[in-house]
Amino acid sequence: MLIISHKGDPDGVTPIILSKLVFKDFKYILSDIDEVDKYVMDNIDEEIIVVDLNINEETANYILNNNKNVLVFDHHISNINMNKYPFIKVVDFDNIKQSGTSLYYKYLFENYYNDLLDKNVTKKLVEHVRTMDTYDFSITSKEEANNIVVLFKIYGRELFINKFYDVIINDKELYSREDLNLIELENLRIKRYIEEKEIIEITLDNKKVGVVFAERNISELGNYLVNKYDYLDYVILINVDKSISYRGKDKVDLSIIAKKYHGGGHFNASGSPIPIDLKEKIIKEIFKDVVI
Ligand SMILES: [Mn+2]
Repeated sequence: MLIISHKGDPDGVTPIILSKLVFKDFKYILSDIDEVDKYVMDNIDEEIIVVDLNINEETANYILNNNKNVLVFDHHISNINMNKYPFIKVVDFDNIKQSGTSLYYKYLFENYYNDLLDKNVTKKLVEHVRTMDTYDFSITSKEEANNIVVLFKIYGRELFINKFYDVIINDKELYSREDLNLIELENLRIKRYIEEKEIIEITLDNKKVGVVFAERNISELGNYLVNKYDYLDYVILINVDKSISYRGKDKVDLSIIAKKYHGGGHFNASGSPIPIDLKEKIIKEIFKDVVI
């Protein structure tokens, strides 16, 4: 048995914890979106479950034509056409908004029921992960569910898995006293960080734009700046190592702006890649005699 799930967030990593509650013997791979097909084809003779990710049509047709044992649980609406394959379930909404973790939990509960899955703390974990992945705050408040995201950032993938497996197995509270202290400290650290960021105001395409350099907490920082500097048309956050993010509040279609710079996204939140030679240009600008 091989579980392939998304490495990026709690919704992709929690399925590994749930698998540990059910299966004695399994391997897992935490994967990026573009690596799934390779991992599936490399292990195609095994029993494979893919969660919070999807495969492409070529892989799906191979599985179909060769009767391979693969199951996919996905909730990304852009993959909804993959439901034509009997072994792929893409469910965005089913009584409530669904996430990868909540869909997989439902599958395990119905097919591999045990007392560990039925524990309140397991259900609470799944619910907090679902809440933060779908932004559906109808059952649990953002303030409460956000703890899971903060702890994921603090612990990292492997420690996160071990920690919450231990919580479930040993009947502990979902969040310990120490966790809540850590979360409070981390939230203060983020608050201090975003409040101290210096914004540079520029004019771009006749719009008033604020620019900051930032390499972490991009969504919190973007949200804060857009509200604080509400006279600006939008804000650009540059992570020199990674990408450029655009954040706004209903004034400018940022998906168009990002597209102009080879990216894309949504109206109020979009992104584009960092130009390949940017770092070299910066180094050469500072150190005039440099040879790279
Ligand atoms: Mn997800």
